Amino acid sequence: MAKHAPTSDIDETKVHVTGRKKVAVGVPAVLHALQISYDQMGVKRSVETLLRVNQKDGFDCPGCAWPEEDKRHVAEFCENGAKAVAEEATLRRIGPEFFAQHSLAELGEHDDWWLGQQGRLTHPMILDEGATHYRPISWDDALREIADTLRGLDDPDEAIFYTSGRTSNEAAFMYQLLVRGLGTNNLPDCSNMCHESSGSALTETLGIGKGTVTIEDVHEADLLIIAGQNPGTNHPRMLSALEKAKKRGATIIAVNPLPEAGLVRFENPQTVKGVILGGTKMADQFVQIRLGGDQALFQAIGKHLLEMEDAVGGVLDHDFIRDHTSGFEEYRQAMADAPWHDLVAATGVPEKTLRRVAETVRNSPSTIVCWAMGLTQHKHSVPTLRDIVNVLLLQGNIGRPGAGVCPVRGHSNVQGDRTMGIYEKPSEAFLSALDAEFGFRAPREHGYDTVEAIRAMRDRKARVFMAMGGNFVSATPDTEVTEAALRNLELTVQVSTKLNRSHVVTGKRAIILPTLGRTDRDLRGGREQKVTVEDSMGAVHASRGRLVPPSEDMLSEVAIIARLCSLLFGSGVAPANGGRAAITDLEAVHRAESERSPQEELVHAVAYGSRAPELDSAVTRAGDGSTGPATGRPSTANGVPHADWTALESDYALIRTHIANVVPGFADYESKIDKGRTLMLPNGPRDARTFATADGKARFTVNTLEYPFIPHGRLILQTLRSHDQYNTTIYGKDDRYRGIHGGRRVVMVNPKDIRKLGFEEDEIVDLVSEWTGPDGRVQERRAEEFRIVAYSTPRGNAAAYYPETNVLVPLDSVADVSGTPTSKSVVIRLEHRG
Ligand SMILES: Nc1nc2c(c(=O)[nH]1)N[C@H]1C(S)=C(S)[C@@H](COP(=O)(O)OP(=O)(O)OC[C@H]3O[C@@H](n4cnc5c(=O)[nH]c(N)nc54)[C@H](O)[C@@H]3O)O[C@H]1N2
Ligand SMILES: Nc1nc2c(c(=O)[nH]1)N[C@H]1C(S)=C(S)[C@@H](COP(=O)(O)OP(=O)(O)OC[C@H]3O[C@@H](n4cnc5c(=O)[nH]c(N)nc54)[C@H](O)[C@@H]3O)O[C@H]1N2
Ligand SMILES: [Mo]
Repeated sequence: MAKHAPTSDIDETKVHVTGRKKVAVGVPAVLHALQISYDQMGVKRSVETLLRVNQKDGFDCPGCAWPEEDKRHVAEFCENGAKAVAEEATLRRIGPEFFAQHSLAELGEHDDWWLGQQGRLTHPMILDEGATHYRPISWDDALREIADTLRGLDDPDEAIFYTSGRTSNEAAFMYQLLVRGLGTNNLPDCSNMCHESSGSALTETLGIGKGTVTIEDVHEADLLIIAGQNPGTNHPRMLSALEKAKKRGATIIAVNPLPEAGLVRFENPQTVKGVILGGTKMADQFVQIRLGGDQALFQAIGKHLLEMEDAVGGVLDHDFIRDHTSGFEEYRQAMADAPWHDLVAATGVPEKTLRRVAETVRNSPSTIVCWAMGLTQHKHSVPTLRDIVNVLLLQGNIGRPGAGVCPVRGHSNVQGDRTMGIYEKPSEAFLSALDAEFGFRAPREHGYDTVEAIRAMRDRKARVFMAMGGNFVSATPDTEVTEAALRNLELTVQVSTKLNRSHVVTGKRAIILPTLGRTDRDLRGGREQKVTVEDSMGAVHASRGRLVPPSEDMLSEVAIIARLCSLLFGSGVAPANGGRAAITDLEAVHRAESERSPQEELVHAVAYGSRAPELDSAVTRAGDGSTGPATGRPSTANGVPHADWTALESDYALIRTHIANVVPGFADYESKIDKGRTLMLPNGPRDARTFATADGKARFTVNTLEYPFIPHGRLILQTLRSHDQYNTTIYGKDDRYRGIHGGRRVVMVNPKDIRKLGFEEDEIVDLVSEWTGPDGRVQERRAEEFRIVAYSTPRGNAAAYYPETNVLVPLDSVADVSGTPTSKSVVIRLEHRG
């Protein structure tokens, strides 16, 4: 296969099913990754690129947020990381000719796989009102159009600014500043659909919205419980860490409705033993739990531990409970009252098995619980995670080696984006630090999260939507409602690397701003810039791309935001700082451009392209002509942030200085990340058993048991990832470990349910979701033409891929407290096709 994009979409009639794989990774995975890389990048670029993944002088893998180990292998990447890299480092390009050839209507007929396979975006494009095609636009005009529209709003809350979790710390920090400078906290992000439930539960109980373990803790744990996570596909490098723990004698318990390959057995391609001897048996115990049964499982463990304490003693860490926790007596009483038959019904697991799992926990000197989307995307996710914390607190498993909570993050910098202030409900401490640093007053009123943002667009309370990465239309629930909501808007803006459905479902006007990805060299101000990211365990490190960007006409995310800030807030040098004169807005750049000599013209072109030596001449002269801040922004009542936007654009270290002044834990930022070093962010529970909760203690909580009710003749559907996708980016059509090949419109159902419900294996059916709305009426949503695949899943539980099934997830079906869409528990029925 050559480096050509596909010309047609997936032919779903070609789907076929083979045996489920019992082993993850191994040599076939490596070969598969290399094949995809060669197709997209050719051999030379593949080798050059892949050898830089996660190296100390290289770039952070855009795949997942699992941390790197300190001692790196030559090839510190996994099959799916390699696919993520190939997707970005592809040699395919789509510029103005592509958009001239394909109308919006035609692009709308294609699926996300086809759209993504076309190549990297290279040029800013605009869709004028009523136009059938996008047309090219200059950067200046595009940014001015955005700034003018934002200025024209009656209220800054009419604008919504989404972030996906790949955005670097530097870009994220600048982006939230732009948004707060405008006067709104409307900063929904992918985290709202992802680990928001973890953040909510952990902040309440432990006083920090993050995990409390390091990679060394994972290696040192005696027991690792892995619940609601499929690391073989979604965090393959985690398997190496688990293997290491196992070699040191750790026990692993996998809790999942599906027997996922990586959890069963793992072949490490980096060790001879892994390849020759068939790898490591991963899970010592596999608990095939019902969807949504995890709260009951952890209540059962807690109950058993308390019973054993009464019976034989020596189970609880009394000192820890006395010194560091509150609410123990209430929890003990609630667990004493919890009936076993409820716990068994909710989990679908016999009491004997539940007790066996609990015994393993009892006998473990140090325990870590890891989880991902299987635990965060249910209505009762927050209480479920609180009950996990309860179990860990009983044995003092927080804040000592080899123990703690480990929410395994998704996007490679989703955690860092939050640290940088991408949050619709920012803390007062963060906002006042921001105010002081930039000489303005940030808005205090909370903004919209992702679901609230869709409601606001649907109800015409919002007029502008901008996305820093991601694929909002395909990633969010209730696809039809969301698409209609976006079409209500005046302007939609997407800062993206690749084409996706969010460029096709637009407001009346739409702008695409192509941007650099992790693998691209980022030259600003004549210097090669690096950015920083934070992994799942609070470790911050630098990332530096090395590839020549897809076109000369590209700006980094940081540069795009800095220029918008400049247009909106003008020359922002705070008088108190007496900083150097700065460029005020793009008009000034424009004036400078028209005065440039051919020599300067060349320098400028190079600077904004790929190999820039010097940008400063144009900038400085433009700065000379500058006047005060721009006027007419939506709300000037609280002033605008002051900063030297041009300087920030051309030296990201200056952004890091601002970050260090605003966000705790970043002192000596620059030197701590120098030469591949890592800055560990402070973590109270982990480092010192201090808990920033309401009462300063780690909190036991009492949570009423909940689990999904399966109505007669119905199934609970979880929507999950195949092995060949990165969220809405579809790499290919195979789910190799699950033995499903050549198509994605499949629904996995227990063979007994297939028969009982009156269907046949391989039958093509419609999936119809049923949801009782606030008015008491049952709403139906339909996804057509799915093939039934017999699969090992508990009775009453089904599974199908996201995003094809997002159309079934009701917008109002969200988790309590966190507001996360309930993507892992959708009530459906199967319907024969007429
Ligand atoms: N290759 C690749 N890597 C990725 C991604 C990707 O799409 N592709 N996405 C990234 C992102 S953003 C994220 S958030 C992570 C997602 O990583 P995961 O959370 O592993 O992703 P899902 O495919 O949603 O898998 C959910 C897992 O939980 C199980 N599960 C579902 N419901 C329940 C339940 O009620 N209880 C229990 N115990 N288990 C349940 C499912 O069977 C499945 O194994 O991966 C990140 N890494
Ligand atoms: N039904 C269902 N829905 C779900 C989930 C589920 O399990 N089930 N999972 C949820 C989860 S966990 C998440 S995190 C969300 C994901 O939601 P998003 O983060 O919004 O979606 P992605 O598919 O990761 O976004 C991919 C797009 O990001 C752009 N991109 C890639 N790299 C870069 C970059 O470096 N810079 C910029 N500017 N753009 C870039 C590309 O244009 C690409 O098309 O989906 C959620 N939706
Ligand atoms: Mo995620």
